[in-house]
Amino acid sequence: MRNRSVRALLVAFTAIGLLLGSTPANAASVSWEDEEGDATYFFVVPGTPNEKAFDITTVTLASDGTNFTYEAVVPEMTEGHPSPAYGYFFRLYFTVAGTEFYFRVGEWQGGEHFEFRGPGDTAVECKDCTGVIDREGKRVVATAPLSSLTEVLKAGEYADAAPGEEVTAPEVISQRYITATLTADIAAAPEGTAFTL
Ligand SMILES: [Ca+2]
Repeated sequence: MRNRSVRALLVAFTAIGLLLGSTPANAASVSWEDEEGDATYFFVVPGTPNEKAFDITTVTLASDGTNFTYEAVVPEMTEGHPSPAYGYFFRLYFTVAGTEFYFRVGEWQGGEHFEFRGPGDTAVECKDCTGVIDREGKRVVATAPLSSLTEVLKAGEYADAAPGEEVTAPEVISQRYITATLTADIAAAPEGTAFTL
């Protein structure tokens, strides 16, 4: 177990939504903080200087009843991809209906890169799903319509629908690719973190 300072906030907006009358009753989010200054050039070599461009500090997952949004804050994100690197990735993992999926967001072969990936580390069709590095906002953001997740889950015979399914084990990893994929930071949610889509 990595020794890191984490803080989980489970925020149910149901009551607020009812009060405001504008938020769906099933809207919810979960957020946690990852240690600042713990990203490394070679993840397996502790004590190397912090790689600020890869340092994830806050992660938030949210559902508004229509869309699933997954955000990782990287306060020192650079304008271009960090050097040296041929590729630059953030992997935003989550488990739903007992199956792990992830958004892969970054730069690859000189261009922006986004894929939604599932079991076997293969790309999965996810209609209108998006993933971007928001350099101005210093964050990585991925979104998936719940209707698209429903199609993904039904196609894999994992679940009948995304709404109502529990998301567990979220974890964001930042990586550079040189001639191997080197993990720089791991922002894992505190054990037991979960929320309902
Ligand atoms: Ca970090």
